[in-house]
Amino acid sequence: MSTDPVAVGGPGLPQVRRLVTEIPGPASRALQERKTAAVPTGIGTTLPVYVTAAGGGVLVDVDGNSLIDLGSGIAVVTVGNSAPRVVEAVASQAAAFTHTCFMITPYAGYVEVAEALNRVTPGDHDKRTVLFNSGAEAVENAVKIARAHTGKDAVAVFDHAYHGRTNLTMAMTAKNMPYKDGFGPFASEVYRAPMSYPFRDAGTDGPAAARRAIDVIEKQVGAHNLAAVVIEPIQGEGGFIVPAPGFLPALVEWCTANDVVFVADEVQTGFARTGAMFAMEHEGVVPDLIATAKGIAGGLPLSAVTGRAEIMNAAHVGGLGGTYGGNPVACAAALAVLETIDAEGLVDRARAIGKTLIERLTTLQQDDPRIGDVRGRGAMVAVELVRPGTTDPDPDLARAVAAGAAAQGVVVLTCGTYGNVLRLLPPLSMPDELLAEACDVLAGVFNDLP
Ligand code: PLZ
Repeated sequence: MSTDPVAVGGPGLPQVRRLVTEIPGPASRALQERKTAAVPTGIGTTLPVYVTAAGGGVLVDVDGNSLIDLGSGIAVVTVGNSAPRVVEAVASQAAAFTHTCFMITPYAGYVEVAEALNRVTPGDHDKRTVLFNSGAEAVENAVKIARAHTGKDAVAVFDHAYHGRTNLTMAMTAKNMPYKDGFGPFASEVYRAPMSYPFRDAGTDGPAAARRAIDVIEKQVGAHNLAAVVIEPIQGEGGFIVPAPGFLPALVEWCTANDVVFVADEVQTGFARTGAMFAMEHEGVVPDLIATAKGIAGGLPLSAVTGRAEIMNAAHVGGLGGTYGGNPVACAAALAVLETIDAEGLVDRARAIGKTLIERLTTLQQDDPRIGDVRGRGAMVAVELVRPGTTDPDPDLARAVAAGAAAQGVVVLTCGTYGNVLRLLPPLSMPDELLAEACDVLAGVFNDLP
């Protein structure tokens, strides 16, 4: 057992970028060697810096380096790492009881989270919520519920989509490497339609892109076979792709007219991230079902499917569940997250962070033809890198920028079907000065790269 003193994270950590070793430092490198000997190669490491504490806008590593976090553990610690309300709620729930299984002997926390999600998700219709552990599990269950409700099998998803790594969600995810290669056969009755991708799709407006997708679905699947359309309002892993205005509303309208359940995968976009509680709100879209996870519980594993009561109630008694779904500690964390978003005005904070990022990055873009596109909503912002004068993806540059930023103590993630997109997802607890400093570092990295 470790004899190290207990580390304390949260917003009280010194909010500074401070490098005391090279990145990764010797203690991190030693741990990475142990990782290689103990953990299979299938689990990759983006940045082998081993964390001991985190909060506000920083990650502190085992070598004592303090790095600026622009990733939030892939859009999870939206309210900040070890956010005070979350820490307190988790500690007191853990002290009371850690598990009973909601399907055996239930508890209030689960019901309270369901009530809260029914309230905060788009639409004021009668809703129900069921809880699970991961985003993939939520998406799988949304499909199960849609199939039970419609009596139909097929599911339509989109180019560049990411929905998870389980068998059904692998089938729904678009990109082969690293998510699917060698892991088939995949679940059947999953069909892929073209996405609206304004940067690579110039001249096709939202309604036209929706007609193109609907045409593929009608001709290749048939509405009478289709249980659900599942879509991320802003695609995450696929490249932070914001569809052209009108694309999502037209899809919903078609689904409603054709008895097809419209499922919003808001696993990455939900809970204030995009400057709205949910990204579908930017276009006034009310999904039939919404899958959420990640930002829902400040880092504890929790996910949910929320939706129209008549659809949600289609599954027979005992048809949905799982041992851990809606674990009491995770539920306590989720209630604390919702309270934090409210009390700290984090929806507005996400907009302010987004404004700063977009301003800084578009300024950078003006003098740098390698920056093909700057896009995003709220604190979910992407920079798509291309070979100058073309839209040809430049994944090497994306890797080099992320590596260059990491070497200077700024954690930046990449994404995209072509791996050429830098994605910025700072925790909303990020202080303004650190955000500005991170932008300065990024500008310097671009400047230094030939
Ligand atoms: N839907 C929109 O973004 C998870 C994946 C990281 P889980 N995205 C991060 C990786 O490489 O595994 C995600 C998502 C959207 C579903 C999921 C799946 O959520 O909690 O990872 O299962």
